[in-house]
Amino acid sequence: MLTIKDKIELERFIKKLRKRSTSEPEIEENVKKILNEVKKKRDKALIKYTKLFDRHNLPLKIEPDEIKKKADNVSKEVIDALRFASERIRKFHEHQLENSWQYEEEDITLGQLIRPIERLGAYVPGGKASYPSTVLMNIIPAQVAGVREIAICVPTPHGELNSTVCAALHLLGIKEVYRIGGAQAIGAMAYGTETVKKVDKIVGPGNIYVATAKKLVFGEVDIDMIAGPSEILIIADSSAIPAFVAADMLSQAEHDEMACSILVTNSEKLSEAVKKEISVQLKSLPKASIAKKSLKNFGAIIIVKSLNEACDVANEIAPEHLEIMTENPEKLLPLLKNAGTIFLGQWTPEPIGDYVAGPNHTLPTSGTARFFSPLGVYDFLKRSSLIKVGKKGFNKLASYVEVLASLEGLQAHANTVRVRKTTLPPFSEI
Ligand code: HSO
Ligand code: ZN
Repeated sequence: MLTIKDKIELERFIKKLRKRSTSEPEIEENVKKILNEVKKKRDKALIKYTKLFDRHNLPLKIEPDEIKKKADNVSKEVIDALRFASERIRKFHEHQLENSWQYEEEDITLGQLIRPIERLGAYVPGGKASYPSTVLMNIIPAQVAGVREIAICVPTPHGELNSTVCAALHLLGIKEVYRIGGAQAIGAMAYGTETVKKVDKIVGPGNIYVATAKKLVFGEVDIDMIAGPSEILIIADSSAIPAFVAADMLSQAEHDEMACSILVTNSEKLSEAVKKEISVQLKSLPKASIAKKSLKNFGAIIIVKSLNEACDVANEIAPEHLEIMTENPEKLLPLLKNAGTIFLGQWTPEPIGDYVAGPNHTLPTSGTARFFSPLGVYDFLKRSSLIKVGKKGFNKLASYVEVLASLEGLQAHANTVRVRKTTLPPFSEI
């Protein structure tokens, strides 16, 4: 793990971090080929690629009782935990609901209508990141927004369905599920086929093929965001408990060899103690080899002079997860600008947010917290502006329309108010 003490080293490290999310042209070419085939040959292409990659030729649609049967295999303890999590996630997201609004000014009514998108496609990965918690995080906000149709695509290697994913889908009352994975699943949802009806938006994480496909179909449909490898940045002072800091860094490191765990501290003593703790805790981790590689590749301890400087570093990196383990964590809040989720204090380890706190765990990565927000109800809502002008209101606005339309050389625009003006009775009679 790197120890960084000066600006030049820090800049070099940030550059290395940002490079993690660039995609390879060769993958893009392959994905384009698959997408084009799905667009042209539809179900036929889906069947071909499912046979090739997942090695089965079962029907594309999974019937609800198959989902239920698989869900029934899951222990009560797990079902209870999923139910507990889903209730908390739903409650948090209900706070994000927006209302339509209107206001009136002298015969002019203006407003904004809020409507959910009609049909959503959610991708659920089949491989190493097939998490039921992510199923909850992607679907619950859409349900809260009022999305009426939700279709799921999940790869089933050798036809095998993941039971805990089925338990989460069953708990949420999801009925439309397809055993389709990879870029072909994204193509199916984006363009539509005989079996899969086209969706308006696609959400959900996936491997590099899925992520590239989502990027390529953007515009045809909306997408959530392109999630990169997980990240944590912890700001801690000498009051932090080294074992807590180490455990939280390792919780990200075990996700992925490309995941990134950073400690920013003004205490050299803490830095040394955390390093020691990491090597102790690593010994008992089943995923030690992934975590070790991740820390070697993208682990760092950044030594700063003050907590103010620590906040500057955090803002620059704009991490997905930002933990504050200082004596007075709230005090730093006004200085923090860029982070997916901020976890305050030593009793708020990041995995509490991954599973049960309530806020969404689908968060902006790779510095995109500078301009993106966590996945939320707002991602499933659209706005339409509303304008109603009466005769009196028309009279107030019309001459300005004429001036601006003439200025832009758009005579037909000007005429829309002229024809109305000629039929308008004198103002006093309105
Ligand atoms: N930390 C991951 C989410 C996750 N962790 C799911 C465990 N399961 C990205 O925020
Ligand atoms: Zn996690």
